[in-house]
Order: sequence, then C-alpha cells, then structure tokens
Amino acid sequence: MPEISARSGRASTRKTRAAFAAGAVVLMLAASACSSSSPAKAGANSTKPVKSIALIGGVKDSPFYAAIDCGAKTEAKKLSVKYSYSAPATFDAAAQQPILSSVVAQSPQAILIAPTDKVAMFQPMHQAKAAGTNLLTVDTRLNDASDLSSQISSDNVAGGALGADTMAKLIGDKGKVVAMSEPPGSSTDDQRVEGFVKEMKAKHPNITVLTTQYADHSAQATASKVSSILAANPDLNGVFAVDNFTGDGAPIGVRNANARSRVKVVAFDAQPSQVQALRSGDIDAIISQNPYDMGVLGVDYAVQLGQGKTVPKDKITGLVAVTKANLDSAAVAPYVYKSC
Ligand code: T6T
Repeated sequence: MPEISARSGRASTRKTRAAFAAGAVVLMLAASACSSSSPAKAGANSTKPVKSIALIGGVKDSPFYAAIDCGAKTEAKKLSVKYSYSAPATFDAAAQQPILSSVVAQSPQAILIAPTDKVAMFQPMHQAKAAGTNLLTVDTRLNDASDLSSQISSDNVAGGALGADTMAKLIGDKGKVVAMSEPPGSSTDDQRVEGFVKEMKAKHPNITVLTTQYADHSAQATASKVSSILAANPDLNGVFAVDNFTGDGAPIGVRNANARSRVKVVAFDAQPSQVQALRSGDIDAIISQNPYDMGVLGVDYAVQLGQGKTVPKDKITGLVAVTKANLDSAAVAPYVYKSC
C-alpha cells in the first residue's frame, strides 16, 4: 500500500491533515515527491500587483472545471482579487483560442488556463505572455512550458498507474483489460493511458492489456466501442475509463453487453454522475483528483508572483482511489467534485 505522504502547499496541507486524522484507507499519491525545487524566477514573470485573475477551463458544463472555479473563486474573494471564469463549448483548441483572446483583451495580471491541446495552445498562450500576463496552467499542460510561471496538476501518469493497481485488485491480478480514452492531444488523458499501460506491464504480468480505444468526447461513442470490444473479447475482465465522457459511457456499454457480472469498471473523476454510478454499483472504483486545490493554489501563486515572490514551477496535487467503502469518509471528501 503506497505511503500516504504529507503534501506541500497551504490548501493541500489543511486537507491532508484531515485525511490523516480520518485515517481513511485511500491511496493518496505524494505531491511533494513531484514538486520541483526550482521555483520560477521572479524576473521571468510580470511583478505587477495582481488586481484581477482569469480562469479558463477546458470545457463548459464540466463538474471538474467547476470545482477548480470554486476553489479559485473562493481564494480570490479571500484575497480581494477580481476574478472571472470562462470555458469553451467544446474541449478543443479551436474553441478555446477565442476565449483566451477575449480574456487577454481585459488585461488580467494573471491567467490560469487548462490548455485543451498540449501543442496547439502554445502559440496563443505565448502571445498572451508577450502581452505581459503571467500564465499558470491548471490540470492539463503544454509540451513547451517555457512561458509558464507555474503548472498545477495531478500526476496523471501516477493516476493511470493507480488505475492499473486498482483494476488488478478488482480482477484478481489476472485476465484481460482495455483503456478507453479521448483522441491523443490532451496531456492528462494521454498520461493516464501511459501510466495504466506501463504499470500493468511492470507490475501485473498476468493481465493482458488490449490496444487503447478512443471515443471522441462522447459517452455514447464510448458505450458502443465498449460493446463492440466485448463482442470481440467475451473474456474481457475490465475497462479503465480515463475521463468523464468515457467514465459515463463505459458502464453503459458493459450493461448493454449484459457483461456487468464479469467486467469491472474503473473510472476517473468523482463528479456527480460517476459518484452515482459508484453508489448504484455500475462502476467499481474512481481515481479522483483535487480540482478545488488546483484553483486555490493557482490564485495563491498568481498573487505571490505579482508580489515578486517565487512559486513552484511544477505543483502536483493529490489523487485518491475512491470505492463505495471510503466514498463518504472525511479523507475522500476533498476529492468529490463540488461547484459553488
Ligand atoms: O479528467 C478531467 C481533466 O483532468 C481532464 O483534463 C479532462 O477531463 C476532465 O475534465 C474530466 O471531465
């Protein structure tokens, strides 16, 4: 059982103490092991005092980004900083770029953004940086982080590995599994698949991992893909779904194939629909993140940068494996997504 380790960062420490106090049986991945020791150089950032901060989410109507918004909004109010939130209608760079342009036109001193494409969003964000705005990413990342003052996210490779270990436990460490993801391009989904496949290969030699399947941000497409995988592999034992769309669609596909008694489902993100599916027994576990912390830390770091202080260039927030057994525990509460 991986150690539950203390995590740095004000907001995280508070929640971590609650977690230790609760003594819940959760798999929490250390953030401190991944936070880099080389803080951003103050000189690389604008040190204008921060009067306004803008958050740009990955997509509208997402409980995950709503939870980041809740943390950021709460912290901005506490620090008396003007704050705005916006997000594109679809999770793609073509929809996110105009949102970024309109935010830059309002000249916030800092922008927190979840880039929808680790390559395509570099240039528009580079222009925002050139306009004198401090850029911090939350959740997703860019391949080229040279313009970023800080990157705040889960360790998604570790999240995929936790999904693999959780799945292995559920299926008796033997059998056949598949990962369901989105088309490559989003750093988070790509890293979860990477972590899942690597962990299965390294630690679970008696589990065969089929080629990852992709369904383009659609629960229905995921459901039909899962049904056809099951038709071709009646001996399939598990499906790992890396985000909300696949997490909503995978149990539907398993149910449509009348395979629930023999197929385990591990999803990602404890948003309302996944929590409901866990309670109803349609899924078996959720690997969940702490988006609220990402929002709080993003605002904290943006304000500190404006004061000329240094902040961690790379900050990893926590992950837990949620089951029906620990879902209502105090330790898991920070990882169940809430808007506000
Ligand atoms: O899994 C989260 C987020 O981490 C990912 O980047 C995109 O999908 C979600 O927002 C789930 O809805």
